Parts: sequence; C-alpha cells; structure tokens
Amino acid sequence: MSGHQTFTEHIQAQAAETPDQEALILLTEHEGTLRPETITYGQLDIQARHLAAALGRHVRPGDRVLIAHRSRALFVTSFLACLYSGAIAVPVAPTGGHGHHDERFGGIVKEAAVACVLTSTAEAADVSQLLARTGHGDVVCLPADGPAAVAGAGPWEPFAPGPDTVAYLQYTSGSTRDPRGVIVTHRSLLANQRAIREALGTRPGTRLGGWLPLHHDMGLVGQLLHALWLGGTAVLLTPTAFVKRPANWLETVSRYGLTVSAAPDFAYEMCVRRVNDTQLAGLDLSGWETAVNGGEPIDAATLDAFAERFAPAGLRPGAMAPCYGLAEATLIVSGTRTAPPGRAVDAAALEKGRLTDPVGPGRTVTHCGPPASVDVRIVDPDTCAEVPDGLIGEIWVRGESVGPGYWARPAETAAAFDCRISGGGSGFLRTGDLGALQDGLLHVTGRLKDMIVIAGRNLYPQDLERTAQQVSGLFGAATAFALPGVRERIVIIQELRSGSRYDIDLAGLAAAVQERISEEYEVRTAGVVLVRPGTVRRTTSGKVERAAMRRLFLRGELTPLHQRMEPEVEQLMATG
Ligand code: 1ZZ
Repeated sequence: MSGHQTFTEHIQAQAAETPDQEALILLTEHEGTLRPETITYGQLDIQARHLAAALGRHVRPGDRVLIAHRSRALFVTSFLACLYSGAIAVPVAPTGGHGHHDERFGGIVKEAAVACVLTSTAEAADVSQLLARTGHGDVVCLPADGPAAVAGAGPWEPFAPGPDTVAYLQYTSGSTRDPRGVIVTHRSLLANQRAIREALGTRPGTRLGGWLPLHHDMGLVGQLLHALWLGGTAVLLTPTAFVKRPANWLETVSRYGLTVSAAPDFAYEMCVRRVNDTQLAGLDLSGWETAVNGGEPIDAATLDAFAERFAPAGLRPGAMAPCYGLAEATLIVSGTRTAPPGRAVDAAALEKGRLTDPVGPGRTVTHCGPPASVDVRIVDPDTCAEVPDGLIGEIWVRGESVGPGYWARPAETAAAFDCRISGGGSGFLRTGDLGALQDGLLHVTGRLKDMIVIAGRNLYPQDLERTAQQVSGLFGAATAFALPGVRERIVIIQELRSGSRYDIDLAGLAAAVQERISEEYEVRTAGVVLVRPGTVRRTTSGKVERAAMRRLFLRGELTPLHQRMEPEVEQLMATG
C-alpha cells in the first residue's frame, strides 16, 4: 500500500499481485432486485491497457480526456486508461437531460480544451450531437466499449508519471458559465488516500462501497479510489437506486458486509424517514464501523435519529463519522471515526463568531474531528490574521493534499491557493468555509462563499439567477441565496424590468420561477420574491451583493410586489 509515488504504479502493482481479487462489485437494478456484476483487478488492468492503446492513437500525455459515462464499469476503465496513457482524465456527470447540464458540459470541454471524449457505443451519437451543438464538433468522441477500444488498437505504450504529474481535473467548482477544474496530482491523490486511512482507520480488510456518483470527489476519491488503493473491493450501487429506494443502500451495507460507507447528511435523514419497519427488520448493520457523514452541513439531530432508528438492526452507537472536505484539497480535510456527542453552544455567541457554553438559547453543533494530515488554521477573512481557539473565522488549509490550483486559471489559483497568514506562513488554501478549532477539533459553522449546498450538491447562485431571469421577458436582475440552517433553502429575489406594469399575473410568474428551477436543477425553491426594478443591490463593480440581499430579506426590509413562500421560511423571517 505504500512506497509507490503514483496512483498508476500503485494500481498496476495491485493488479499484478492479486489479479483474481475482486476490484468492483457493480449492482444494477433488475426486476426489483440488485444484480451484482464482478470485475477483478486483472480484468480492470487488461481493459485499461486496451483502452489506453486506443486512446494513444488520438491523444498525447497531458491532453485532457472527458469521461462521460452512465456505465460505472466504463467509467472505471476509462479513468484508469487515462492514467495508463498519461492523459488527464476529466470526469463529468453523464450527459443528457437538463439544459444547464449540457451547457456545463460544453463549458468544461472549452475550459479544459478537451481533446477527446470517452463515451459508450450506446451514448456516442448523443454525445457527438452535444459536442456539435456546443460548438465542439472537432473533438474526438471515442466509445470505450467500441471494437477499437476493447482490443486490437495496437500496442500500449506505458506512460510513467511522476508524483507531480496531473492525474485528473475535478470539476465540482464554479458555476455553469465559470467552471473551475481543480488539478489533482498523483502526489495530492496519494496524500489524501493516506489522510483518509489515518482519519478513519481504514485498512486492507476494509469493505467499502455506496451509491455516491463517481464523477464527484466524494464518490471518486473516497469510495472508488480508496477501495482500489486499499486493494479491496468497491461495492457500488447507483445514486438513482438509492433515491428511488433508500433501503437499497442499507441492504447493500448489510448484504455485502460493508465496513465503511459514506454519504451527505440528507441521505441519513432520508433513511430515517423512508426505510420502513419491514425493511429495517431484514437489516444487519452490525459490521458497519464507519458511516461517513460529509459534503454538506451536518445536523446533530440526524446523527441521533439515525443511530436510534437503526440500533435495532445492530448499528453500533457512534458509527456515524462526521467529516469535512472539499475538492480543492482532493477530498478529506478533517474527520473522526466515531460520532461525537452533539454539543450545545450559545446561539447568540455563535452568531457573533464564538463557540461558548450556553448562557441563553443554545444550538447544537457537531465537530468534524481533527485535521487529517493537513495544517488547518482559522483566519479572519478581512485581516488574514489567525484567530484564537474557539473563535469562528475562515478555514485555511495547507499540506500535500492541496494540489497546485485550478486548471488554466492563474488569477483564481493565486487568490485561493496561495494565501499568506498575516504575521504567519504562506501557501494556504482559502476554503471559503467558516469554522472554529477548539481543542484541536474542527467545527464547520457556515460559509463565506456564495455556493449553495443542497443534498450534497453544489449549486451556484449565478446559475439559478440566470434560469429565473429567463422565465419572462419582464424580468431584470435577480439574486439567489441560501437561507442559513442545516437544510439550506433557496430564495430568489427577482426584479421586474423598469417600465413594467404591476397589474399582471405576478403569482403566476412566481410559480413559473419555482417550476423552472425545479425542472432544471431538481431542487425546491423555498421563496420567490418579485420586486421593483433597482432593488437588487450591486457593488460599484456591478457584482450582485447576495449577502446584503439575504440580510434585507431576513429582516423583512424588502418591499415585495409579490412573494411565494414556504411556511418555514416565513417562520425563519419572523425569528430574525
Ligand atoms: P465539494 C472512505 N461541506 O463535498 C470515505 N463538508 O467536496 C471517505 N459543509 O468540493 C470520505 N459541513 O463538492 C471522506 N462537514 O464541496 C469524505 O461542501 C470527507 O462548503 C467529506 O467547501 C468530503 C466532502 C467533499 C465535498 C465542498 C464544500 C465545502 C463546504 C461543504 C463539505 C461539509 C461541508 C459543512 C461539512
């Protein structure tokens, strides 16, 4: 497990040592059951070599290759084929469906100057059309299961990367129009694999798996690559199989004896609500050592509710493991392998930026363990000075897990990845997240950046604003933000254009905004507020001031022409 300088060497050595060992068990829904398909290390290795040979006819080492697959087997072979041929893999969500997906796909092809897209025979026509539609008809589209890729492409020329060779680009950052690819080198990937092991106590016998999508950092680094790095088996079901029937996930943990499985908080909450007593009775969760909870704010109440609901299935007390991380640090930044007891802190002091025992009304917070082999500091975002223990500031991170920056974006890279603490060290990553260290434990308390996280998915206000504006020709500027709280709720403030009449069907327009957002992004908008022209505040440089708009909204200081609001949002406004 150690000694190799690159993931490529590591996986090739694993395949040579244990070719018959199962690398993947892929579960596919079939007539109400989950059917397993097994792939060994030896099979993965040979398929990756064939595909690397085919790829070598179209791209050179260092070229970017987009991986867009519905098939998980093809995703894994394509990812390895990129490593084997020295091409830089760019995993993205499978294509098709919503307009913003296609736009994002086109945006990434352009931003990363992609030379080739690896797809499947079944999806090749759609992908080629999509490439043509987005103005990238010259990009090669290669089916990873096509005859040339499966065998007979000629000899594979092995590529020997070094530790600082780029392994892949992780596009979880940035809006549709401004995609930012985090560069992950072999060095940062291996450092993060070791960090996961140290934080969570994983070992060669660990049985890992789950339903997380493979193009997202948590599914790729934490679920798939960590299992392969340990030389174990990744047991994978699809996100759809989970959402359709959450019991599928827990039954997989139970049936395959998974010892580690990860998901964002919403998934645990969903299991509490949607796994019924009959399903519960069939589960044995006694082997589940580490139920990783990360990727979005962690609700102490979810940890308790999940532990209580699944204790009869043998779930160990404290199995839940809160973790924090981000793509810019490859994946994990901090984690703990047992659920800490929720801690009550003073709500008023928390708002002022301090973690203290309650004197007035309390709020329960949960920490995400100590830093996982990285240097974490809490820094005042305005002065860049480090703040003392127990005070809230921006989370800054430094260490081998943090790669060199964003692909082809020197300005954004310098601003985020090369930050200096006033009177202290340099080379820190600014995470844009807020938190405090206390007794060496990281508490994530909020977010400075505008990004919205819902069900573990990162949404960018700019995208939601643009979609809202497109609903009607009467619409001008818009602003979107999340309301604070564990479950983030989206609010959209939409201006009417100057000169508009207000005696129109405003309720219909607000409903149309909610509907369009739900169609495009599969999320619910908790509030749509239609306002007069000029209401949306901007900085002198023309940037929408989302935090200021959120404050005005929560204080009830906007004068709406019409608003469509969920009761819980009205409640939040009433309390302040
Ligand atoms: P992404 C063996 N955020 O979400 C399995 N965590 O990256 C090991 N906010 O770049 C798995 N509280 O998409 C280890 N706890 O978004 C998994 O998400 C470790 O705003 C967790 O900046 C890795 C999550 C990776 C991820 C990052 C953003 C962050 C932050 C938010 C993530 C959070 C959290 C609150 C947490």
